[in-house]
Amino acid sequence: MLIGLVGKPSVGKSTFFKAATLAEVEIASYPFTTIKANHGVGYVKVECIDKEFNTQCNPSHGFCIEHHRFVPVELMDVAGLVPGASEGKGLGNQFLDDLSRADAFIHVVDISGTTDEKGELLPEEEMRNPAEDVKFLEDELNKWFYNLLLKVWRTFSRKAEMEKAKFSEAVAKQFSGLKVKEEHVKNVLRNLNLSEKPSEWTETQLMKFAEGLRNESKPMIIAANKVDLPNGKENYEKLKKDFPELKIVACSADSELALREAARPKQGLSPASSTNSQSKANLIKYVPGEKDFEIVGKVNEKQKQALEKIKKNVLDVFVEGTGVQSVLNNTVFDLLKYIAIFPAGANKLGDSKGNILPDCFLLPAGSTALDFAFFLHTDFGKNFIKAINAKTKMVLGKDYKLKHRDALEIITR
Ligand SMILES: Nc1nc2c(ncn2[C@@H]2O[C@H](COP(=O)(O)OP(=O)(O)OP(=O)(O)O)[C@@H](O)[C@H]2O)c(=O)[nH]1
Ligand SMILES: [Mg+2]
Repeated sequence: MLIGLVGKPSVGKSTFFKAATLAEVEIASYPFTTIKANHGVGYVKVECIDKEFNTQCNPSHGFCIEHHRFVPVELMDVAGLVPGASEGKGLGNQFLDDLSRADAFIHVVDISGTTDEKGELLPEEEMRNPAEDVKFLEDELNKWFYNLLLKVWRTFSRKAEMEKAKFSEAVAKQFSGLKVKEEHVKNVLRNLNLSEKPSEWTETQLMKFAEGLRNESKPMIIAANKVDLPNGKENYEKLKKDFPELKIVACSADSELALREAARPKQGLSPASSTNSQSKANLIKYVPGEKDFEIVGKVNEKQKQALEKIKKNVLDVFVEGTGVQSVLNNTVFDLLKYIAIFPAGANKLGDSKGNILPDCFLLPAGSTALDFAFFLHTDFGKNFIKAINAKTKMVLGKDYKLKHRDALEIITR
């Protein structure tokens, strides 16, 4: 699973990325700070099941703080996108290619309205309506898909008709590089009333089809960033009214970055490499996504004021704290509909080295016990006999539909 951060220049994509991954990336107030895409690992937050077993887990990937398990997901931060990018404006097509592999997008919007469509700071008396950014970005992404479709459509549609191949299968195959799946095509066709002969579709119809495919294969959530600035809250409330169909989360990537850096373990150890990070915390104790923190280290007056400002202007104001964690969780669990599954012995939670519940995997909702066995190892799938629910000790058949936070042992021949 790969999540891409998109948006016009200077909205805070790299700040969001750095807050989520703690990777060293460049952040600056001028447009096109990022040129080459950044790849890194962020985390979704899951209530760890170790608490139910009265124990403390030892994750082999990610980390666990106070029974909040942080499970890795791949993130990508790209160059800013300007109107006309699909025609090559700004950094144009080259970086659109970077986005092909993404399964979902986080659209970072400057909700303070202080930057123009190119990411340049506006004069103080002017304000941009963030709704414009939501519209133009969707538009560019849709046009990007449309142009890719248009390039091959004549040949492709005729060939598909002649070979009487299953149309949705053929489209998925042709655009697999964009992560288009057969299911996506079927969903789009169901919603649009298009003729049976794709070669006869009008330009408008093909555009509608492209839009649908973009929407299905790259669903999008909005991170209404810079909500800490004046007008942030007001613009955020307005944007939600303008786009009731979109998931929009109030966000202050800058605040999250400050908190995570203040909570960062000493000696530059990232939480990922420490299972008990809060005991080594530098200045504050902060669990990402929570609405509070505790000062535990020696902070100077300036740091204290900065932290108090974050508490007063962001954490106390917005239900989802700084929003960064909420955006990631929403993307994975609501938009992409994944669930978290723990492999666990029915009688033993540790692996051969004694690590308790070392793994937690993200699987698509609807996955079965057998899917999970195959996910772990082909041999587990092939030799599947049954699964055991480690929490209830109940025996589960191959068709058992997994639930979020299930813990399973797979029994094989
Ligand atoms: N007030 C405030 N400023 C922010 C926030 N997030 C980012 N910024 C600032 O916005 C500016 C741009 O941030 P970047 O993260 O470099 O933006 P970007 O979207 O990656 O920009 P490009 O790489 O140029 O496309 C920097 O000065 C950040 O410090 C936020 O939540 N609040
Ligand atoms: Mg950047």
